[in-house]
Amino acid sequence: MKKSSKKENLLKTLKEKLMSLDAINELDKKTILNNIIKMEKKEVNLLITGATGSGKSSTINALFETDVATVGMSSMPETMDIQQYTLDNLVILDSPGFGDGINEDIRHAQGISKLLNETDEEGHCKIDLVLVLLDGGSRDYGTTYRLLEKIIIPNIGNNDCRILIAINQADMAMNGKGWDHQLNRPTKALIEQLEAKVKSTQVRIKENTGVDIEPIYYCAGYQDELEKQNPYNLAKLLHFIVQNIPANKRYKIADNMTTDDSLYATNDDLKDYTNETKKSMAESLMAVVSDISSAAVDIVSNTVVSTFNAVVNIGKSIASTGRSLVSGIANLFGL
Ligand SMILES: Nc1nc2c(ncn2[C@@H]2O[C@H](COP(=O)(O)OP(=O)(O)OP(=O)(O)O)[C@@H](O)[C@H]2O)c(=O)[nH]1
Ligand SMILES: [Mg+2]
Repeated sequence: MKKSSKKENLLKTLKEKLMSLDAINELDKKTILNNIIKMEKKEVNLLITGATGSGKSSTINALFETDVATVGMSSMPETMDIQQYTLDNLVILDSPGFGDGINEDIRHAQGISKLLNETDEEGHCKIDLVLVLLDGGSRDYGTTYRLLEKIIIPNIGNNDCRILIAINQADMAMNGKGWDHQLNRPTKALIEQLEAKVKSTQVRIKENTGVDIEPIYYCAGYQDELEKQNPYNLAKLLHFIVQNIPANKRYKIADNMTTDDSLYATNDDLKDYTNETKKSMAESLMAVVSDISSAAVDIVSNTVVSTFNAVVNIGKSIASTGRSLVSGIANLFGL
């Protein structure tokens, strides 16, 4: 797939911009620098898991500026042990596929429970979000349900890690039928089938665990010697990921997300997902204004928005003023 050259680091660029502004006094600059140092230390950890061939590696490659996740072409499980990709302060853990043998599954499950019980120095779960993938082309989710119900949900317990379930390969839910290749989206009959899958998955998990999670469906897309299919609902998936990680870390995804607009082009039309995602990322970047004098809030927050728009140049620019984004997070940062 695509890959562009390394992007600018958002926080670093913002630091340089703010430090060079004459309109901000030295005391406020010192506060901003302290805020940025705290922000730089934070890490986002995503764990992606699911059955063999569900598309974990394809999803990582579609969402993030990395080509390191190996995509399988045969039924051999490609990802043999938990692989870790560290991209600045974003860590992606690509777990091996489940369903290839009892012993392997037990070993992988142990690896996952260990990870889910790790905490950071503030006592928060080290993993911010577990993304569980289901293969839209499959009818048998027994292995993944067991993984969710026996390993993931019990190990997460009441801690602050979140779970997101996503049905990949939406194009294959009716054996390849019902996909409009021209428009790269499902036809009405396929949408009905996918919505039924979403509902039955939600009901099953609720009945077995009491946990209510509404899955989403998407396509990571694929490319082989013969053809290429762009992703579908990738912007929606990214939106759900960003909304489910702690608010003060959301902007960190911006440095590593794919910047190829064509990969985000087709989604359901329920929301402008890219714009919503960008807004919540910019909002989370407003932590830089914490504790500065009220006279400086406007200039600093507007600089955050303009820097964000310049560095994260996919989709439309954010039109909001800095001040409105700051008030959106007032409770969060105690402003
Ligand atoms: N049709 C279709 N194929 C897809 C899609 N996403 C992934 N694939 C294909 O599914 C196969 C498996 O994808 P991988 O990304 O290797 O799956 P994985 O979950 O990482 O597999 P393991 O690492 O072996 O557990 C590959 O041939 C992909 O090209 C999709 O949205 N639609
Ligand atoms: Mg893989």
